[in-house]
Amino acid sequence: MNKVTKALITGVTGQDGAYLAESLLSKGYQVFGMYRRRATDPFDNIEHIKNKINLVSGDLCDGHSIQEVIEETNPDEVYNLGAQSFVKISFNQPHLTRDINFYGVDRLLHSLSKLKKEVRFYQASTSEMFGEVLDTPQSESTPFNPVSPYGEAKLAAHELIQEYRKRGMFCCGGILFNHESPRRGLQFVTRKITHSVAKIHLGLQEKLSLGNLNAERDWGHAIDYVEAMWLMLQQDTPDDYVIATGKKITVRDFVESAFKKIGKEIEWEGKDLDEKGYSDGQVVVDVDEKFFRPNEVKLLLGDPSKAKRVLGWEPRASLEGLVYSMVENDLNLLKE
Ligand code: NAP
Ligand code: F7E
Repeated sequence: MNKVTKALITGVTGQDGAYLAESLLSKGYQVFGMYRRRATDPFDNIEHIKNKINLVSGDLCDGHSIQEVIEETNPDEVYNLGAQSFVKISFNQPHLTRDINFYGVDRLLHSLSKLKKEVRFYQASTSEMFGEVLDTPQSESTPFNPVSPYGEAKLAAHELIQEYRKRGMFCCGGILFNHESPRRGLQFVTRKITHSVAKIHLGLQEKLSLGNLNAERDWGHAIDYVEAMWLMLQQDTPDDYVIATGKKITVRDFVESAFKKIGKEIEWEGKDLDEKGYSDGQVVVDVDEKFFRPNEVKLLLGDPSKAKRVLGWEPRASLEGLVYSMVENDLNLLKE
């Protein structure tokens, strides 16, 4: 009889954790999902699969709980998706960000190294590690130059998994570019846009206020990206991979695409903080200084050719399909 593979996912309540749990369950895995205690119910994204996952309580800031989770679950594969993942707040909470995003990885790897078996480890690294880049598109050989506490902590964790790899542990770093979905948190710009556009359509909000409309990102769909995480751990040797679509648009383009879904065309007037987006003579988008960051990554565009060549991975979702599904989902949620 084939042994059932046991996977532990930290950050199971987040966007990627929920999609990865679904995907691993469909592949016949026994899935353990680590969640941290919260005052309110944190299970929105996994309500539909909650009884199929073994939920275990733990916090990446607490080495004792990590040790217990590892001993209790005795996993074959670990996907470390837990993180303080919002770049902007990392400027206000740099210590907490480093504790979760770097020391949390350190605690996990330390506990895993005590297990008397080979464990495969996936680390959620990020394009934010590239930071202020000169080379475009960015690949596995592009130098890192992070400009946020989030990017710095993730880079330290990325270097740590490379150290453990040298010591013989099977560790992979997925350098994932921005990926979105209807399950994306409301603070991130894509979901903020689609949720506001849905509200504007239903007459629940007048306008959407944003920060840097000129930022360029390589946006993919989270469902495609969690498949890449799994593929990395199925290879003969551990390695790092850039996961991206290879296409970029601006925040302004994303706004236009979301409004198109509700039949509105946006005309832009003004510059910088005075820029406004009009539809039928009404201001539906403006710029607010409070949504800018102390330091900004202006452009991120990935080169996923290694992932294609080695993993056979390619993004399937179109950007238009992604935007439309997010607006559609928000319209349905707001109508409930
Ligand atoms: P997300 O939706 O913000 O989910 C983050 C998860 O981490 C949540 O389940 C959160 O729990 C958990 N978490 C936060 N602090 C924790 C702690 N101290 N101990 C244990 N768990 C904790 O993020 P995501 O978009 O799914 O991203 C998954 C991972 O990929 C993150 O590490 C992120 O930094 C990285 N990443 C994301 C992207 C992207 O574009 N989405 C790109 C590159 C890398 P709560 O529900 O309790 O908050
Ligand atoms: O910002 C600009 C903002 O917060 C995208 C995380 O998953 O991807 C994500 O980080 C861009 C930035 O994501 C608003 O300045 C303009 O240039 O959606 P975001 P992010 O910072 O790129 C990376 C790869 C990760 O690893 C992270 O975990 O949009 N922007 N106006 C805005 N951003 C927000 N949030 N809100 C605005 O009003």
